Amino acid sequence: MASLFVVSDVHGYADDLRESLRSAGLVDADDAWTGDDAQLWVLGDLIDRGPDGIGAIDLVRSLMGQRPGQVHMLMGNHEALALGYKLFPDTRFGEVWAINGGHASDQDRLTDDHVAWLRTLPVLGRHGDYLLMHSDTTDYLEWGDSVDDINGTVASLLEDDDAEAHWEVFASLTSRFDFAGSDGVKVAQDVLSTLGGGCLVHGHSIIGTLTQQPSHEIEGPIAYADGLVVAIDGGRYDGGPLLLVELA
Ligand SMILES: [Mn+2]
Repeated sequence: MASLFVVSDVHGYADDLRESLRSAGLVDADDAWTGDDAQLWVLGDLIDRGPDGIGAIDLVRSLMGQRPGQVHMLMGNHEALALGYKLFPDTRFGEVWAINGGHASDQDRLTDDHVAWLRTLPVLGRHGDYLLMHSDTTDYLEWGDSVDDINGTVASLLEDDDAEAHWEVFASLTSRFDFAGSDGVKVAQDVLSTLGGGCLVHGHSIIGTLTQQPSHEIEGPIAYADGLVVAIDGGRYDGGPLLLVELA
């Protein structure tokens, strides 16, 4: 079976993403795909906090264009936020964008083409035994009871210029820690039995907040909830590593 790579929460560190992909042999010095039939899933939050969110988006879009069906991108709360602020700058998106690491330099470079692309991003993916999502939350289930159903609901919420619908998507994607409580195993089992897959992989909540470590001590992904859940956000913006993880 083709190898499977996941990365999340690049948060504007486009050069780190590029370097990780090169080190793994997935791209060459010209950002051309060299990963043969490997699969790459980007689990959201390419933008905000770091210096070059648009550069990170454009790199991933280039790879998706080179390898459709092989390179995939999920929406994170920061994609929903960047989109919401672009469309509705005079709503509460404005304040939230400013206090969550939004950069004017990213918004200025966000084109109509980017906006159209952001509106169509799925929120969930499945590959083999893996259920892939940005946020460690059960809120996805409020939009449906299958991966396709949920992605379809979110796409329809983002299709029109309805600020409240956009806000609903953003707000749900900010939820976290639903698999980290004392009932985390059961919560993860419920999500997996509803949506399919045997292991849930997420970004969003940085590993250091799950392990009570400073991010600079993080060296790799962690499995928790009896191994049903894997967290891959090393906390790059918090001084941790950007983790490009090859799943078995
Ligand atoms: Mn996030």
